[in-house]
Amino acid sequence: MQKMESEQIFRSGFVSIIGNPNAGKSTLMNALVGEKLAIVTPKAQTTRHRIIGISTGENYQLVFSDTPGVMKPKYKLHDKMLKSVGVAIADADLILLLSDIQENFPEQALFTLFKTTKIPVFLILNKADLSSKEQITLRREELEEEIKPEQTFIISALKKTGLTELLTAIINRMPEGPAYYDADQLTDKPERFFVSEIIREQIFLQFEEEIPYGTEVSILEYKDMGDRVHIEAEIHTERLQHKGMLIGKQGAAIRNLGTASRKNIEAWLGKPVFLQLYVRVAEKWKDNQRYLKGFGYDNI
Ligand SMILES: Nc1nc2c(ncn2[C@@H]2O[C@H](COP(=O)(O)OP(=O)(O)OP(=O)(O)O)[C@@H](O)[C@H]2O)c(=O)[nH]1
Ligand SMILES: [Mg+2]
Repeated sequence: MQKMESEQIFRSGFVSIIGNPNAGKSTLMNALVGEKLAIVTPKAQTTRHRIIGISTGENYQLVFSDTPGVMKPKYKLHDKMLKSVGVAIADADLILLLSDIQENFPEQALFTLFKTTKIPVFLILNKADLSSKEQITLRREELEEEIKPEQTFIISALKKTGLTELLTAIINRMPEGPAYYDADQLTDKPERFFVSEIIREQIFLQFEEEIPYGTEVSILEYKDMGDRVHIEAEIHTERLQHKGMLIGKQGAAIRNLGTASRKNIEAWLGKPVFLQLYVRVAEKWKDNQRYLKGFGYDNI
C-alpha cells in the first residue's frame, strides 16, 4: 500500500547544465530532451543564450537549461552570456557540471561560480568515447576534490551512453512538485528564435575564424501561411570585409548558407520555407548595448 503511494509522487524541478565552452552541454541537453533544441557545432562559444528544454514523463517534469560556456569576458556580449549562466545557477534545483575529459584547460572560472552556491551538483564527465580509463580516473579525482559533487557520472552525450542512469538519478533528486509546463511543451522560446539559431549554426559550420564570432542573426519577418512559412532574416557582421566573405563571389556563399539553413528550418518546422537572407554591417555590436538589447541579450 505504502509502495503504491510513493509511486504516485510527481517530481519536478530546474536542472542547469553548466561547463566550459565546447564541453558538450548543448549535445547533452538535446539528448536528455530527445529533441534538437540547442545548436551544436565543433566550435567553442556556440551557445549565447540560456535555452530551456522540457522533459515530461508520467511522474516527473524536468526543466533543463542549456547555458553558454563559462569563460573570461572580453566583450559586453560575454558579460551578458555569463550573467545568463549566473541566473541559471541561481534558479536551479540541481546543477549538472559538465566537463570534457579531453580538455585540459582549467575550469577555474567555473569553480568560482560554485564557491557560494549550496545547490546540489552532479559532476558529469563527458566524451568518454574518446577517453582512456586512466584519463577518466585522473579527471574524476581532480574535479571531485575541487567541486565535491553529490554524484559523478561518466557519459558520452554524442553516443548517448550513460544517459539512462543519469536521467534516473536526476529525477530521483528532484523535489516533489507540480508540472510547470504543459506535457507537450518542449521549450519556452518562440519558433523564430530557433530559426535564427539554425541560421547561426550554419554560419558556424560554413565560415571560419572570426566570422562566426562576429556575427548575429535577427528575424525581420516571420509569416506562417499555414502550409508554408515566409522568413526574412538579417545577418549582422562586424566588418565590411566579413560582409563580402559572407556574400561570396557572385553571391555563392550566401546562396549555400541560405540553402543549408532553409533545409534545416524546414526539417525543424515540418513544412516548406521561403527564406531570404540579408547581410549588413553592425560595427562593434558585441560592445553596443542597443544592438545587444535588440538581439535579445537583455531578456535572460
Ligand atoms: N566525441 C564526442 N564528441 C562530443 C560529445 N559531446 C559533444 N561532442 C562534440 O563536441 C562539440 C561541442 O558540442 P556542444 O554540444 O556544442 O558543446 P557546448 O558545451 O554546448 O559548447 P558551447 O555552446 O560552445 O559552450 C560538438 O562537435 C559535439 O559533437 C561526446 O560525448 N563525444
Ligand atoms: Mg552549447
